[in-house]
Amino acid sequence: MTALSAARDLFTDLTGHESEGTWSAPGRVNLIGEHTDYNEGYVLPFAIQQRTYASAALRDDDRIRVASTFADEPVEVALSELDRLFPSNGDSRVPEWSAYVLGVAWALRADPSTGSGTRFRGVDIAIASDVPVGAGLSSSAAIEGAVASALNQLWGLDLDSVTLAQVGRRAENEAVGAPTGIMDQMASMLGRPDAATFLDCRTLETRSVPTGFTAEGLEVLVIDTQVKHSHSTGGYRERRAACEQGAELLGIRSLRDADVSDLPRAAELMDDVTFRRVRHVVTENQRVLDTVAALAERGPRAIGDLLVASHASMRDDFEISVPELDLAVETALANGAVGARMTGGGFGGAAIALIEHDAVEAVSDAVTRAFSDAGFAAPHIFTVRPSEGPRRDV
Ligand code: GAF
Repeated sequence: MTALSAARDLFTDLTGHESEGTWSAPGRVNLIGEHTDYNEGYVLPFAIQQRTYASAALRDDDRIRVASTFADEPVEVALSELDRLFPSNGDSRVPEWSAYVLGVAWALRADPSTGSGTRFRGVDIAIASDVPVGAGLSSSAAIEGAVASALNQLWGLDLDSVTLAQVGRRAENEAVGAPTGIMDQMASMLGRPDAATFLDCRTLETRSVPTGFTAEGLEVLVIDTQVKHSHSTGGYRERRAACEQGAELLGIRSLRDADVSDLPRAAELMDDVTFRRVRHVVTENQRVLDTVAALAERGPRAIGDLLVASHASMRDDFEISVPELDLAVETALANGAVGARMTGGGFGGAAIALIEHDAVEAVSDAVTRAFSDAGFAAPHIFTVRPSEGPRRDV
């Protein structure tokens, strides 16, 4: 059964009637630019074809009820209770999965642009997804994007994509309690077929960057290591704090304001660990700019070394890789990949490899064999392509 049908069926099971509509939003792969978003830097993600679906309909009262195929029980609260539930720094007394949905409803009601005259009626929502959870492909931004799109229409709000992305991020930061940046929500909301989204995370200016993958006979292979991660826990928060400390020591607002010429001074001002965190962000910002230029001037085969350098920086300087991700990257490269790197926040999740169309099977087999030889759990391997952002499916 498709995730679209699963969401529609779940809605009918929940309510006894059909939904008013089904809205969906994609997960994302980040081509390059990791842990740069909350440093007001640059990122280059693209939306993927795997999506989360929200079937929904208004109710006659003020209650919001949400169900999901990955939870046993629906969750129901009054809309007026949301202000009491959130923001709560992650200690929200509702199951975490439902905080992504309820948090979007809360953030939409709280957004200044929704105006005091809006009547927020109760709503039933059923969620299903084919974005793997915990794989670093932003299943959370896909839920937020699908729910934000559904409520935007059902509540007649008419908010634009960037505002909806900001609503999703607020839900994630303040309702779920994960201190993430804006990249994932923007990547999901602004997805375009055959293009990545170059985003300046300070100004929120975006530019669609054609990848040329298909035309050049290339595929992006995702190697989901099955090592699960979460951004509401320690490592992500610690990296973020180290970046803030580095910026403070350099006397700048954020690491966006530093470039490679500042690194010798940074080395003198801070301890070795903080310096290496800073060096990752500063060099990664430059790699994003170089990737955008290389794609435009020389095509996708020219970005391989930048992807490889990005992975090395995350492994050695930012220290967010795990042995499974390193093995996935090394094996893909040893089997002819143009480039490869871990993608997303790290501490598990997925790697991507840019490979020839004809090499999908050989690289997949080689990685699966290498994982088995190393005693790791079997990886989940599939191809992704740059895809469209949110839409109404039914
Ligand atoms: C996660 C976060 F949600 C993003 O905001 C970003 O920081 C990313 O990790 C690392 O680049 O996906």
